[in-house]
Amino acid sequence: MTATAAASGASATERFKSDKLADRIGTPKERVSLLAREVLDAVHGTIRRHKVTYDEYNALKAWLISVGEDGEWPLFLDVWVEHVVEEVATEHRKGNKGTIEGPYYVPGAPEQGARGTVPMRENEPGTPLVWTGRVTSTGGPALPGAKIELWHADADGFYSQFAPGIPEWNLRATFTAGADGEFEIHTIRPAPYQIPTDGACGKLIAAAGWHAWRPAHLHVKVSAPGHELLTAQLYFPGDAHNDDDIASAVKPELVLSPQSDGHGETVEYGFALDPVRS
Ligand code: MBD
Ligand code: FE
Repeated sequence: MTATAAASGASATERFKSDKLADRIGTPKERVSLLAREVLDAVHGTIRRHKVTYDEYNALKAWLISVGEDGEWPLFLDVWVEHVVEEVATEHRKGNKGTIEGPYYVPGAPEQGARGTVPMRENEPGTPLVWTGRVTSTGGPALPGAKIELWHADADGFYSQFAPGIPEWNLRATFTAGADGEFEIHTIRPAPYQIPTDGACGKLIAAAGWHAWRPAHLHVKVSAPGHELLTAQLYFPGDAHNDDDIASAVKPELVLSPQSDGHGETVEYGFALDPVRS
């Protein structure tokens, strides 16, 4: 089986519906009207400024239909919109920078304690990476028991549960910080990632002459009672796409400084979490 946009899109759409569509959020009518009006005004402005034709309007309509058919609304939104939502949601924070979640998080990955190896196949390709760090509160105290959920692509750029033929929890794990907030994670270095090019998002990229690449990245969610959930991604220095990530999700504070130790790499990176606002 080969990975297809439609298959990973369908999985991402199902995942989103089961995890994130739990309840109605009750946004007041006035706010719905304001937001919808402004988005439509922006579209109208673009049509007038550039004299968009009926052919272009129909091409857009066909393309929007295909985004849904390919299950690529999660991909489209997380690549081109989420980064601004994240920016607004976290601008008050004093602790660790975060970034977008993206479409491939799955809750409930296997628990590994404070020190352990992420589930992987025998002979999982890729450079071994040993990552140590501590989780603290922004005020300084350690947060023992903090959860670090990690998920990332393999050396071919594929995510388990979204590409075929990969064990269910491959390269996905949950760690629990020790008595001093410490953790030690053994994994492999992920590859740069190209978003699927054979679906609707790929068609837009090709038609616009863009590229489909994200730099190699590790996804994390770090949580502790009384603290704001941190969703972040960590990057590797020198990656060709750190400066032009298609998802606009790289921040300088999120670039690691790994050391090569002959057979693999080691890196230190910890997290300071903001207490919840009262
Ligand atoms: C990814 O792996 C990702 O992290 C994002 C944000 C979008 C597409 C694929
Ligand atoms: Fe990713």
